[in-house]
Amino acid sequence: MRLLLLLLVAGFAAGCGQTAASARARALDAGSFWVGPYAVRSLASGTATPEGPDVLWLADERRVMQLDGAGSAEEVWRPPKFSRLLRFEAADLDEDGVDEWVVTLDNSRIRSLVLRRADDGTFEEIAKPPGFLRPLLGPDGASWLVGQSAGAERPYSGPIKRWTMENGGLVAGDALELPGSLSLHDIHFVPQDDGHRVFTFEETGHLGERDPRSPRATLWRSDARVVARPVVVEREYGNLLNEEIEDSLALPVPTAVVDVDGDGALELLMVAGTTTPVALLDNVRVLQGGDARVMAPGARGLEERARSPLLGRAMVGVVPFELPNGAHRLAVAVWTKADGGFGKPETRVFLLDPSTGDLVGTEATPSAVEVEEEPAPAVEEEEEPAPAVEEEEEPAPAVEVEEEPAPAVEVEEEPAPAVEVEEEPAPAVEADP
Ligand SMILES: [Ca+2]
Ligand SMILES: [Ca+2]
Repeated sequence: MRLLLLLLVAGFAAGCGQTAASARARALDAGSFWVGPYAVRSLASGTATPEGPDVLWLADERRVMQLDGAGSAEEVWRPPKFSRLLRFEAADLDEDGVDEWVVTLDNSRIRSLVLRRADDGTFEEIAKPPGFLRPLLGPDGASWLVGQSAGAERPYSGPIKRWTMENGGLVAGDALELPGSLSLHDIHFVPQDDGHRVFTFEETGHLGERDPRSPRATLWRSDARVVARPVVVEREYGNLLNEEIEDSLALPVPTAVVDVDGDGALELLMVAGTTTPVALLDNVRVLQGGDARVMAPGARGLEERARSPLLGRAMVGVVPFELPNGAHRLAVAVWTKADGGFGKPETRVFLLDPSTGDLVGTEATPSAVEVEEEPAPAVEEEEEPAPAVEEEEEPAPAVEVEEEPAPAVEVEEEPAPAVEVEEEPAPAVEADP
């Protein structure tokens, strides 16, 4: 609500000369929780210390940054030399109250690490089986770690297996009964009282629901192709014949299965939309279609409950995030600049209302919000120059100087006395008697 007001204010102030788009951009500026010169490709939330507050982790190709509830970030980890970070997720896999990291690296071959934060603040590697790992909410409601091999000829190969942490290492369990066309990034379990449901990102671009007893059978498919795989990583690798192969790996934003609105029922928090390329940087592309969507399991399939208003922006992550004041938000990471030529890239984190999807102002940046709303006093200052008008009336005395030449006229009246001399000849008449 606060941001909507801001947006209206910004639009009003912009007047006729600016477009609505720039007004929206200014509103977004005022509302961003964090901004940094990085091409962030993963966003995760969780706890870094026992009983600790929620933090956000942002990862680009070379680093992981930790962002606190006040919006300040510090770099906390770098991947080993000569490897680049493709994907970052976090989950409490051993239920000790602190999140483990699941980091996927590319070092000519793809490999995921599980990292645990030690008491001294460093990170120790728990294990590194080949291929992909990712955490997800299991069908039983626990945090699961699942793995899948990376193929020589295609990104994913073989069945998806559950891995468990045992004696400081990872042990592979049985393969999940899922169709081979699905990758571990495409499945979502929603546990329920009487079992669980399986939702999928289908290869066709549709959202799907599978029959949990027979996952090859599709129960539902969305009307539109809305599955987004916005982070596309360009990579080179050697195949079985030792040929250099150029390939791309399109990764969906990790879907969180959480009770987003606190009503006791689980929702799926995902990024979904169209997929037109809009941003390119080095060897990673981010595709358009970044809408954060809160999807709720319906009678059949998924129903949209809320959606972010950031249509057309390149969104690379959406996670639940609790602020220090207890407010529940959705945090989203959006590429706002992707120019890799001269300027630096830029990623912003915005906070959304989980019930409506609307952007909300942040307690972390109150000054930015107040500055936009305060321009009213400036009008009063403009009214004060009124006393200057009185000063302009003072030059009046200069006019009196022009009236003085009048006395010169009196000099012309003096010749009159010459008339009296003509009356004297009268006494000459009295001399004749
Ligand atoms: Ca843990
Ligand atoms: Ca809910």
